This record gives sequence, C-alpha cells and structure tokens, in this order.
Amino acid sequence: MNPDCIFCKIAAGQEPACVVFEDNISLAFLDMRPVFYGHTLLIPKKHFTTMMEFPDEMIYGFFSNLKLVSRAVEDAMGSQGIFNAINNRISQSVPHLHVHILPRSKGDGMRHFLWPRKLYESMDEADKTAGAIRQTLERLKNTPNGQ
Ligand code: DGP
Repeated sequence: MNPDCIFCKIAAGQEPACVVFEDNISLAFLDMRPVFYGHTLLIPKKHFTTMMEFPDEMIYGFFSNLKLVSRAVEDAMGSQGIFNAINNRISQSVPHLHVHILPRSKGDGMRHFLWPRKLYESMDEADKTAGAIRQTLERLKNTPNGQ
C-alpha cells in the first residue's frame, strides 16, 4: 500500500467510496466526478502506477473482472454500450492504475475522449510510424518482462 495514494486508502477501507464490486485482487467503485451516472472505476488493490507496470499474471483475473463490471454497469444503467479507458501518466490525475467504465448511449454528447483526430500526412508517414512501433515491439518481446 502507498500511504499517499487515495485509491490505496479506498482499497484498504480507510476512505469512503460507493463500492460496487470487490474480490481479492480488485475493487470497483463509483467515480466521484462522473461523466455519466454509473461511471465506475476498477482498480487493482495493489498499487501499480500505470498499466505498463501491471504484472502479466494479474491480467487474466483483472480483465475478467473488467468484463463483468462493464456488463453490470451497462445493464444497470440501461446504456447501449460501454467505454473503457485507462489514462497512463498523461491526463492521469490519480497515479494508481484505474480503468474507467462509462455507460454510453447514442447521442449522449460525450466528445472529449479520443479527440481531436487527424490524418497521417501520407501513407509513408503511416508506414514509418507503424515500422517504429513494430521494431520496438520486437525489442520488447526479446527482453525479459518487456522492460
Ligand atoms: P483520471 O483522470 O483517469 O486520473 O481519473 C481519475 C478519476 O478518479 C477522476 O474521474 C475522479 C476520480 N477520483 C479522484 N479521486 C477520487 C476519490 O477520492 N474517490 C472517488 N470515488 N473517485 C475519485
């Protein structure tokens, strides 16, 4: 537990939250500043700052819970869909890994995620960008723990 982390305190029961789900590895609770009612955050109870540090062996359980809570939020809120999002460092106001679970419906007015967009200047620019990512992936795949 990180004693300076608000989400660690919520996970430890030291700060209040509207908890909707809990198991041994994760906790889900209402975001206190929801984009829409039902906006929920799923966190690992253990402190990890970003998704990039999250251990592979926890992914299965954590993402199974993400599916379950996302389905529950969609059903309970009567929404047409769900938007899941993770801010890593940039736009991340709480440095404890958290997945946003937002109920979405057509015409709900949400615009600010994944926006603004632009086009690649050319196919060459797109190829160069994809090449850089592929090359880095090869390096990471050959490095223990992908570090
Ligand atoms: P992000 O911008 O991705 O770091 O989102 C963090 C979210 O966490 C933000 O929507 C507000 C929410 N939040 C921050 N502090 C607390 C808190 O103490 N309790 C609850 N329930 N939500 C919080």
